[in-house]
Amino acid sequence: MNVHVAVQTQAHRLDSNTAAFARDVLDGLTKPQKELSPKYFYDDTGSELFVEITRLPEYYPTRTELGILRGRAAEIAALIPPDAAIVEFGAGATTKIRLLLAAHQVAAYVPVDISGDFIITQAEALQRDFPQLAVHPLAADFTKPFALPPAVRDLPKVGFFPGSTIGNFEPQEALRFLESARDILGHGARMIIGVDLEKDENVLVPAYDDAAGVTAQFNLNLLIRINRELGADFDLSAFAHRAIYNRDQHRIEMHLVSLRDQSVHLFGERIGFRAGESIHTENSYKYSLERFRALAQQAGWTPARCWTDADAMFSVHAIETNGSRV
Ligand code: AVI
Repeated sequence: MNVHVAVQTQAHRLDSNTAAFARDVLDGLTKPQKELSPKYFYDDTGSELFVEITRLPEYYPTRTELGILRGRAAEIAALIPPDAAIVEFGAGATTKIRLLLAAHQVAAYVPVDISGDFIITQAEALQRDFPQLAVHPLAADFTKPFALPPAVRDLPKVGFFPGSTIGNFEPQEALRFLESARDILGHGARMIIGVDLEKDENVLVPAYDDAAGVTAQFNLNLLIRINRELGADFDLSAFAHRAIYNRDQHRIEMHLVSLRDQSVHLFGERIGFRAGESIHTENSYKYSLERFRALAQQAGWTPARCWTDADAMFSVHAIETNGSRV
């Protein structure tokens, strides 16, 4: 039976999110280079493992970006009008936005994320700590166009997109995201974006293949999730995590490599793996300052300021549209 027919015949038993997950998994595993989307990493276990990753000695992006935001908070805040609404794309933990809010009072904060429950809890805590701030959590897929809450429509807007999440987009998707953010934030907006920088492979690869094996668990958790939610029979001991730096494409790639010839079953279908064959699970693009600025310009933004740490590991960019003001 054709794999799509296989999902279709089971679809009446699945809720719409699980049916979409099933279709994506079957599509991805039947491509010549098998692949799974990194957006499926973040079930409860995956989200906890990601927090653990951000604390690993090898994973420099989070602490380096925090260092830049802490050290440059006053300079960054100077670019944010006092009556502004900060719109955070993909808001998760509030550690980073708190650094900006502590340095500078703004009128409103709009955390946007697909997982509505999580941002509501975070927003409540933030509201307690910043009682003057109007907090408007918004449950939306921030990679697609969405409407801002009416209460902030007439305020100057500043987008906030930390963490180098832009690096998990393909270059075309990153361009589309920046264009869509410009349309959502509107004329006169600014945006503050964290972007990881290209560097030596000896630093990059361990950041995605740590000695404690947390990133390996994070990657393998995707197969655990597929077994649990879709009833597949992946043998976890027969797959290994691998991180490689693809210098030509400027990206770290994560893969799950089959350790032997084997078959996996999903919805009555048999998916064959040869020994050494991989499932490509994530790209994390690394930029030079110039390449990121060129991308921003192509999307209709003007690069305004840029800060890096002393070792040029990570960058924070301020970009603006015509008519931005402080
Ligand atoms: C969320 N994102 C920016 C992380 C990154 O560095 O690309 C995801 C990650 N994957 C493995 N380690 C961290």
